[in-house]
Amino acid sequence: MTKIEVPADHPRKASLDIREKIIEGHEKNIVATAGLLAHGRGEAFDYMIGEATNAEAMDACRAAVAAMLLAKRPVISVNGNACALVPDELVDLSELTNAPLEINLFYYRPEREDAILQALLIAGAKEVLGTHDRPSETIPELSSNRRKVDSEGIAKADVVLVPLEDGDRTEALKAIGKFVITIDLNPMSRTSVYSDITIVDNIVRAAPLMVQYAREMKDWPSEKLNTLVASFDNRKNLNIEVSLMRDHLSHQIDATYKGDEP
Ligand code: PTJ
Repeated sequence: MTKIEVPADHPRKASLDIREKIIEGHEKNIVATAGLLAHGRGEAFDYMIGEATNAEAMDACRAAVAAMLLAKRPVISVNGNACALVPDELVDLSELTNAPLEINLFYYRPEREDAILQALLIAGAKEVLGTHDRPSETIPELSSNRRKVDSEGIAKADVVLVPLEDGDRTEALKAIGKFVITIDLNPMSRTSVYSDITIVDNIVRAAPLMVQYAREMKDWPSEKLNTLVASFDNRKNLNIEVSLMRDHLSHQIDATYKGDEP
């Protein structure tokens, strides 16, 4: 399929460009077919939030980076959608926080694992965990493909970043004592609610912001990082995100009729 060049003045250019990245990722075997649908759900929530990073998402990003910098063994779990959208940022964040990248797929196929591995290596990753040739263990609480984890990665991790995750796995990771961070545009998903820190934002905006914060915060004393994590209240943050979506939506139609900015 030929890549569509979205005209620079198209009002929905940013959203359509992201869509093209996902389609391209699907053609390269990086994104699962179900990943296209998952992306559509994300787009709908992004629309509701105004397609911008709000102050609550920034707070969550800061707390997430602080938790990763404080962790003894942080790990970044990588699936097809995350890899297609932000491979460079995943590699940068991994280096800045000393968190290895681990491929962990819901819709596992060997060719997908290879495609994701290649994309991460091209983005500059020096080491990638979770591949079939590596030692692995299973999470007993889980029945999906994602139960298999790298023995040196998620199995031993204390803090796991799981962007765009399904609820069962998040619940299972919590059940085995992990501190879970997610990026999920749906503040009502089970993943958002079970996680310790949920960043309600599009991964295309949140990942570069996390990289920026990691650069700024990497030499901070642990007391300062601890304060950020301890003062973060996930439940409160999610409730604010839902009310921001409600407010945003309730102004949309009138603003369009009046020609005002919402
Ligand atoms: O690559 P695989 O095989 O591991 O599969 C990956 C998907 C995403 C298909 C799999 O994890 C899945 O089915 O996930 P869910 O259960 O659909 O959850 C994905 C969540 O991510 C949903 O709550 C979406 O709203 C959200 N989401 C989708 N796109 C984005 C997003 N959140 C942030 N940024 C996005 N771009």
